[in-house]
Amino acid sequence: MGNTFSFELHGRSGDARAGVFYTDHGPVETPVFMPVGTQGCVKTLSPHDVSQTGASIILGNTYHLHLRPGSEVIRSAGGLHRFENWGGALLTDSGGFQVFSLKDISRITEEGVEFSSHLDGSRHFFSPEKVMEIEHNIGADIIMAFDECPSSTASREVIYAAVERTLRWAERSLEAHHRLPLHFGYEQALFGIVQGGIHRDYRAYCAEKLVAMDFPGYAIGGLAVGESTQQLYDISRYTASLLPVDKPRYLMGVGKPENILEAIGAGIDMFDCVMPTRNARNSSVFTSQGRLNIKNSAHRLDFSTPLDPACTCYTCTHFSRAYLRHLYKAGEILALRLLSLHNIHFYVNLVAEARRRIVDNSFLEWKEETVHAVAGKA
Ligand code: PRF
Ligand code: ZN
Repeated sequence: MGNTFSFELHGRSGDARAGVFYTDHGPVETPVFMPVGTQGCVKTLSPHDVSQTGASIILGNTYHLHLRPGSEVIRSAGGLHRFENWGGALLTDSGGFQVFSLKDISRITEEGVEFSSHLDGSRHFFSPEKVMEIEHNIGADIIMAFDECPSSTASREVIYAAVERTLRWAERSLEAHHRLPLHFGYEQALFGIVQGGIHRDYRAYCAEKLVAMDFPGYAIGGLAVGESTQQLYDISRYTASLLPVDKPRYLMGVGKPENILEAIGAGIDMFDCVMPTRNARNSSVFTSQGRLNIKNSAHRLDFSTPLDPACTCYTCTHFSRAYLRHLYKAGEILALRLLSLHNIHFYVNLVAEARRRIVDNSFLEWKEETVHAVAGKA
């Protein structure tokens, strides 16, 4: 244990990369999709379910776990891996994004951010040092620096100020991380987050300063927050090109299946998004032939088609569209669980297929066809 975090490249196809990083809770092949487990579980799914989808790493949220049950409770359990009984790797986001989305109820200073709990309105304070202490109590294999994420449509001045603050907070996050003792002897890799909105000069400046701090991995933050899809792709590609080739790159909070495929093509290695689970709970299903809504009456008597004929998940190998439609319309909890299981399986395996295509160098042609297929209506 300890000092194991490392990243290797196994193949390239254009700018797309296939690699692997090693953690104290197993290897993670990249590109990778990380299901979101905000409050210590992937909504509706057990760790066994999640691992059956092929997922190797789950995301948790510092903000939510700090407010409830409190990071000391998780530390007392022996860390989040033990508390939620997940044997694979974990990543925690720093709360930078959550506290800034609570704009009306947060007050930001150089020291940190004071904010109100969305649960009971109680006042809390996050600083880079405080967030590192919480992330060390939680014990994820990858932890994120505390950053400021403005809307990408904010003024240049606001975005510049956020870049400067993010850089000062990255330095403080790094210092606090190195000062704190190891979490039960496990290594935690601290990633830096590049901000800068849609401005290339700010992205270049932020990336250069963070690269000089020598983080083991880098995230691209501040995207998918109001800019156009083309800007998301262009800025992802540009920012990825500024980062070291021998470190993983994580595009935070992205996105639709077609966005992820394009971002892989732009040189991104890691993704997380609430869409597969949130959409499942809203009856929306991702398939290899496009999206469908399971409530649609077209499925009422369809006893022979699974959600996705090309899918090998438990839901698709056991149940018809007609049955799933009935469960959903009847308000049965099982519907939410079976649709979530399928959507997570779809995302994880789409990205795993992208990896195989990068390794055998057929990624670019495959991506063009697949982007069109998955973005349409099934
Ligand atoms: N910063 C952090 N978490 C995030 C983001 C960010 O910019 C985003 C932006 N899409 C999602 N999650 N810390
Ligand atoms: Zn399926």
